[in-house]
Amino acid sequence: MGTGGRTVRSGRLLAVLSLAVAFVALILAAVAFTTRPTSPTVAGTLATAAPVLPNGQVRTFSVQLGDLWVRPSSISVASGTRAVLRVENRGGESHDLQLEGGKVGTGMLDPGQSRTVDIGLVGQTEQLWCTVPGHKAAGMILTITVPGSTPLGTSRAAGTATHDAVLDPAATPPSGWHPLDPVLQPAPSGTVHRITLVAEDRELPVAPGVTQDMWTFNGQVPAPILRGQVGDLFEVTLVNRSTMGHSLDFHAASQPTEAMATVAPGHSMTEEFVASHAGIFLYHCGTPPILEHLANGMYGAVIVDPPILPPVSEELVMVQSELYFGPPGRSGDYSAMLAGRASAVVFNGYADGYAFSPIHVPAGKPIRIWVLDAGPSDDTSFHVIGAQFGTVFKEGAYLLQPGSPTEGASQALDLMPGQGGFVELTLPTPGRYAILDHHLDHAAIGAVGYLVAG
Ligand SMILES: [Cu+2]
Repeated sequence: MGTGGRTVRSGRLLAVLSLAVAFVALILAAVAFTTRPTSPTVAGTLATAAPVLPNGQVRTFSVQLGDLWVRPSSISVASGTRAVLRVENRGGESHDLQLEGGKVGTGMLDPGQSRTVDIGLVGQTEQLWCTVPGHKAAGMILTITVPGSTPLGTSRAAGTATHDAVLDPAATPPSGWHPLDPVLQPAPSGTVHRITLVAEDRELPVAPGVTQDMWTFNGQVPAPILRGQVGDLFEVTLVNRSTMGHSLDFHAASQPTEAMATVAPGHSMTEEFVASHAGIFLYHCGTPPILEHLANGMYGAVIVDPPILPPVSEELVMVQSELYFGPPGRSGDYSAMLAGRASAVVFNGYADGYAFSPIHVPAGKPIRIWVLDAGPSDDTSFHVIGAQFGTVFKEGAYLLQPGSPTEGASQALDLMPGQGGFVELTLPTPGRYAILDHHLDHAAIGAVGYLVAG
């Protein structure tokens, strides 16, 4: 009992001491805040430090974070209020909230985790946002409004603006540059395919003179092409060496969303599926915002051969996608992705790549070109200038095969984002044949290449 009494007394003593410490801290914070200079250029005036005196109010707000939302998204306090946020992550992904300027934040919160953060005296309208890439652009912002004040963010944002890269039609790639090899290899033997995909951020050239911080699988865009036969088992291990969570969504698989869980940085996960049907299927990162993860390069193809695939002299694969340039060396511009303003439309990750480095194929012999529209948002109308397709396979079915009683031919394979197929054609005589997306606005910004028949 006596021991218990001492504990109670020392507990009270501790409580009194902590109150005193907290009071002193509050006074110090108030002094620090009032002497903190405000932004020097607001509306062109040289504003002197506008002292913010504590108004004696301490307000605590409950804030919930979800997958790409913050509730509430705005709170209002009187100038001089000390704001305390109890932040809970109710989403399925990791999130945080950080005050602009980066001085105060919750740190990263796992799903279900909560943390209380004291952001001190608020004298002006300020914002906090989730620092996971893309989440702020997707709307994960909490605005603390002080009625009558000027938002701090307006002047800061203007000072740090960096312009998005632009496609230069006159530029050429540096010597030594090569596009991805477009030649498709036959499916490996065996019925079980074990593949490791490493998610890693990498600065890659995407157009002459333009590099972007791409979010990749195995350091390349598009990601590796996987190939097998109907009935094969694919065991894919995702190793996340990136700075943010990523996942894998295989269109070749039929499985619940749980199988596509986001893997945190430093972790890995193995996912398996049986390829039950033939076609060329998209795979991509499915972590929100999917638009941003896919547009930044996290896409590839799984090719499952139809049971009877006639021999051809060459097989090529063209994965078409859009790029939405961010500033040089940075990741893509999410607002441009949302607005559908592509900076470039590309085959296999590089603008006009096969125009700068044409693909050599035999003349007079059938070739097969697999085409996948990875999007994220635009369609393709895949065409070869000077050639007709005798075979068209689209989304699991032959639209046209040699010997058709209609004696028809096809001029373009149309695909929406997330669709794929192949065409077979013979380039009759030696020479140069252009491949392009016959959406000519796409061809004008990178969706052009050449086949050189010889
Ligand atoms: Cu991702």
